[in-house]
Amino acid sequence: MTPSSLPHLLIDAAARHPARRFLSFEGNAYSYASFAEHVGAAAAALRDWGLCPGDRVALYLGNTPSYLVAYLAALWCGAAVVPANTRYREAELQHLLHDAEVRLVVTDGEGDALVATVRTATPSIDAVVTLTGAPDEDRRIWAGLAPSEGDPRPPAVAAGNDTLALIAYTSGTTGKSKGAMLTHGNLLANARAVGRAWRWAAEDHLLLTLPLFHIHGLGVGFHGTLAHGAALTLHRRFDATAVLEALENGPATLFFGVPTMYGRLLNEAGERARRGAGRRFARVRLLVSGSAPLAADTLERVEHVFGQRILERYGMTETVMLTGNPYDGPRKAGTVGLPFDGVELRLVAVTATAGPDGGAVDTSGAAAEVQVRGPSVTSGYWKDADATAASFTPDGWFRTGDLGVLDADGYLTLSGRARELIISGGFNVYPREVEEAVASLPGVREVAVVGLPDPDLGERVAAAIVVAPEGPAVDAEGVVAHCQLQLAGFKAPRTIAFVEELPRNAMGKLLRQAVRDRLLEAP
Ligand code: MLC
Ligand code: AMP
Repeated sequence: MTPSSLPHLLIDAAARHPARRFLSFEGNAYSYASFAEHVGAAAAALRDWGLCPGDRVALYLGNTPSYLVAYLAALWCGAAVVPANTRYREAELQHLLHDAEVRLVVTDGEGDALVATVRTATPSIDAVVTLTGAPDEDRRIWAGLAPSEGDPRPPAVAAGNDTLALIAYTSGTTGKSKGAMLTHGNLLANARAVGRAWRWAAEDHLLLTLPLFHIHGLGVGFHGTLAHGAALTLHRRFDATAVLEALENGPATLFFGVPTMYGRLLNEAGERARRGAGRRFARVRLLVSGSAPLAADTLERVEHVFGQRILERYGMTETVMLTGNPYDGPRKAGTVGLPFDGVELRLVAVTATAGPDGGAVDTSGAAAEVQVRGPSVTSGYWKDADATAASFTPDGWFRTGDLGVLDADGYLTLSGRARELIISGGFNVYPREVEEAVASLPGVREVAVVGLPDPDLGERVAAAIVVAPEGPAVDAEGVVAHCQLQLAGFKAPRTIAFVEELPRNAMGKLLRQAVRDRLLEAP
């Protein structure tokens, strides 16, 4: 029978190939059978504790095997998982836990202090579990969760195709993030479609250094591995030296990254080349880039230096993966390729007033909004009927907010965004959220936040600030420090200009392009 949930994929693979290598992490290896055993034991503990189908479990911990055990164990019990960015500060984390009415938070030694702070203001939280990163050590922590000794046997999996698996928070235009709801069926359909397109097989080995709290690392990397009974080496974080070394000498056949990672690998390879070290990868057959636009120059340099042409694909938290360049066939620079199996895509003209907060909308050329339908598309946002209604057309297509054009071969090129989103190193930043943080600093009268081109991050956050003459003095360091207290560090402006006034049109609307031009001149 075809597995109908993510835990079923694990159980199925463990039954068929118990001894096969599943996961490697910092010198420890887990077979499918041993990993399934850890997950089953954690699921038993969660059941004894009282986790019920439909409950929400938040994961606020770094990339370790513990993350994956907690994830699958919560899903096993029929709970929905809410992944939280480990860079989130108090207000961002609090919003997620509160909005999703989370009952259980799983964290680690780096996250537990912040979770403890947030817990006092979040009455829905019944327990917090702090894991070590090592499933063997975690066993006693899971066992200690239940009030008395329960049945050590894992329960039956309480999830199927239509069960809610993820509430994945994604930055909202209003500044507060919204939870996109994805079922096991959504996630399985996408893992299978992507796997078919990329010829993912049990012999494959993925090197995964992307964060597990986003759909790129989790939905593409982890679910894809599980769905194909393949192997995974997990790193806590991306480090160019370690990744280059692993690709050159390790077992990886697949590597997925954001464009920033490829730029850093090129820099690192340059260093190594100067020291005379080799640059070819041992076993890699596929490099994939996504989450942000890949510069044609990066694509070409990677091909030149490493002998591999990156496959660029396009996706979104709400839809999982939508399009990709072909595995066989031309991988066209600057395009995001063709729809994956099951994805229907159409382009619909947008008007120049479609942008939120009056932002400039790129309607240059024949660009139109990308709208999609398919088996992996969200049914909507958690407890947010208005945002859900606004995201679908009356005839049921999901509005991505991305603008695109199709070429004669059907390849999609993304040509802009109908929303004021900044993508910095693959992380999304909404100007409004940063503007609210900057504006709350005494002495700031007005602020506008935009994205500027950046050689490392693709785009970087930049702010034009008007100070209040009567208020306390404000300087750039103070603004950054203030933002870092309130927001994840990647949202803090990296370029700041103090201006006399913000450029506005006759109607008083902010002219974001003029703000950009002004900031480009900033030192
Ligand atoms: C880190 N910093 C960033 C940043 N990442 N600043 C701006 N943009 C970023 N993306 C800052 C930190 O705040 C810190 O600043 C300093 O850089 C060093 O931090 P670090 O932790 O050492 O950073 P580093 O490891 O270098 O991180 C870079 C990175 C990371 C590229 C590895 O950003 C990353 O993992 N990006 C991937 C994001 C991702 O997975 N996106 C997928 C979304 S899903 P300071 O001042 O505090 O020192 C999606 C759908 C789809 O989009 O299609 O995939
Ligand atoms: P997120 O909300 O974090 O899931 O980010 C989704 C957004 O990332 C999409 O709506 C696109 O704007 C952007 N994105 C993803 N992949 C690509 C890509 N290959 N090129 C350009 N933008 C991309």
